[in-house]
Amino acid sequence: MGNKGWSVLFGVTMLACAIGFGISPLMGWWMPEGVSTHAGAVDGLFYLILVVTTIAFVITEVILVVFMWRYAETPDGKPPIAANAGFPSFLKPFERFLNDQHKVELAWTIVPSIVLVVIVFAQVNTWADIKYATRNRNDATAANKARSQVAVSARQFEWRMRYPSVSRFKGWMANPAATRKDFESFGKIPHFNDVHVVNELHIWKDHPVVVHLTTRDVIHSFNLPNFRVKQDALPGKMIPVWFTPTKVNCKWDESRQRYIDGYDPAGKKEKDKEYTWDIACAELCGWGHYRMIGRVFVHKDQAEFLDWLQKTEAEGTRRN
Ligand SMILES: [Cu+2]
Repeated sequence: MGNKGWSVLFGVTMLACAIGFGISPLMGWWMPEGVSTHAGAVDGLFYLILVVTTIAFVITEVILVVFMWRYAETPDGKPPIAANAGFPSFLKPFERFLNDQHKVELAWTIVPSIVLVVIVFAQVNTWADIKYATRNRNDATAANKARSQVAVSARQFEWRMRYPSVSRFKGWMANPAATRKDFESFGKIPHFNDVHVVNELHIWKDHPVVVHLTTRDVIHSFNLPNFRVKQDALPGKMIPVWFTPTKVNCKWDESRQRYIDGYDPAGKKEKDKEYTWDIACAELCGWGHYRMIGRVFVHKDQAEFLDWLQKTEAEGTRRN
């Protein structure tokens, strides 16, 4: 065996990693189901890159292990193969190419470049949809009556949500043109009668929402894994984040007198883990980073959202 043991160790470790990776979706260790309109596109890009990196990973690791095995020093310290042995048989067909350093370097420069260019073009539209302000379909001029906006302010260690009052919200809907200035000022200018909630983001299905993201202290990252949303919150900046939820996960609970999440409209379970959608902080922001968890409540329609807003407004500031 001798020094060949290293190649075995490397080979077994890489194989174990690959198998572990391969079976993880079967064990449920995978991304949760996407519940926003752009989730499919984001996942598609993820899988594209996964396929490319898997191919590169397998090729490079196999070559590495084969070479470690073949060219390991023998136990008596002699080189494994005579200096003039030439190319091993399995590389013979590529001998001329591999002997030409210039061509080899061209190949390992051009091939990755092509792959990168393909990824660049593949992602451009998805990135624009998620990040370009011109693709934000939530402006006050649109005829779509999209009036869902929330100011989210991160702090150590919670998410503070600010919603418009019910009357203001209804004013935006009733007269978009006249209230446009007020609508657009919502993120920047808090009102005395805004509705404040901690760690609960309430939106409704099939409707774009804009989150005006700020932080009161350090950098946090607003991460909604189920919606494939992640955006850093930077001190001194207000960053808009928008997405459109495609599934409902909450309902009114008569006995508790409040809306509860983790609810699958088609299911029977009282609390369904797959329908519990976290707001996580994806930036290590201090000792309490781990407990900086909020929840997303997707109501079935605007009327139900308004009902929640109404109840919450009446109740005053409510905490989780
Ligand atoms: Cu944080």
